[in-house]
Amino acid sequence: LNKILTKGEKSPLIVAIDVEPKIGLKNLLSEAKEFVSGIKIGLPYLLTHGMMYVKEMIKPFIDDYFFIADLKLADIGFVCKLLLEKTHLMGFDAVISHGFIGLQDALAEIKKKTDELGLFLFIVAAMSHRGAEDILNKNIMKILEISKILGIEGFVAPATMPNYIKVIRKELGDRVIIISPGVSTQGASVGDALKAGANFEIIGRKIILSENPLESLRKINELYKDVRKR
Ligand code: BMP
Repeated sequence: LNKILTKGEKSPLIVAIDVEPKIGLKNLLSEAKEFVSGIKIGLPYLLTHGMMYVKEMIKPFIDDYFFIADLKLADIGFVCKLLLEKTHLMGFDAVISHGFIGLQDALAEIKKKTDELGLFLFIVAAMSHRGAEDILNKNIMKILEISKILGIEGFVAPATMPNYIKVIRKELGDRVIIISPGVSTQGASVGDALKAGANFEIIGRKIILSENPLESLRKINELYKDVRKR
C-alpha cells in the first residue's frame, strides 16, 4: 500500500499492458518513469510471453513502478491460491480479483493468501463496459459489504460510470485506493474518474498502440496537471 501511495505522488496514471506497446515494453518502462506510477499487465500479455519473460521484464523496474497482475481471479480459493503464488513469483506488487465470487472459499482465502505473500489486493467492484450493467454492477453493494468484512483496501471501478466510484468512496471513505479503467478508448475523458474520487486512472490502448506512446504519455500528463490544479 505504501509503495502504491508513494509512487502515486508522481502521476495518477497506470498503463495497461495487454499487447506489446508500439515501442516495446522494455523501452516504454525505461522512458516512462516520470509520467507513470503503475503498470497493469493483463492475461493476454502474460500468456503471449510467459511467466519467466514477464519476471525478467519487471525486475529492473521494480523501484520505478508498482506492478499489478490483472488476472481477474474468479475461481475457487484453491485455484486462486495457485495463481497467487505464480503472481508473487513473477515479482508483482499487486493483483486484481473479481469480487462477485463471494466470501467463503473464495475471497476470504484470496485475502489471506495475498496478506501472507505481501501482495496488495484489488477487487473489481464494477466494470466499465455496457454489459456490466446487466448483472455485475447491480451487485456493487454486496461486493462492498464483503470487502468491508475482509478489510479490502483496493478497488477497480469504471471511469465510464463514475457514479460507482462515488459509491465506493461514500461507503469506504478515503482509506481505500480506487483504480479506474475505461479512459479514452472506452469513452471516458482523462480526469473523469479522478474527479469522481479515484486515485488512479488506467489507460491502455490509447497509449501503447499510439504511433508515439511517449508523446501520448506527455500529452496525457499535461491534462492531469490541469485536473490537479482545479
Ligand atoms: P484500454 O484503456 O485499452 O481500454 O484498457 C483498459 C484496461 O482495463 C484493460 O486492461 C482491461 O482489462 C481493464 N479493465 C477494463 O477495461 N474495464 C474494467 O471494468 C476492468 C478492467 O480491469
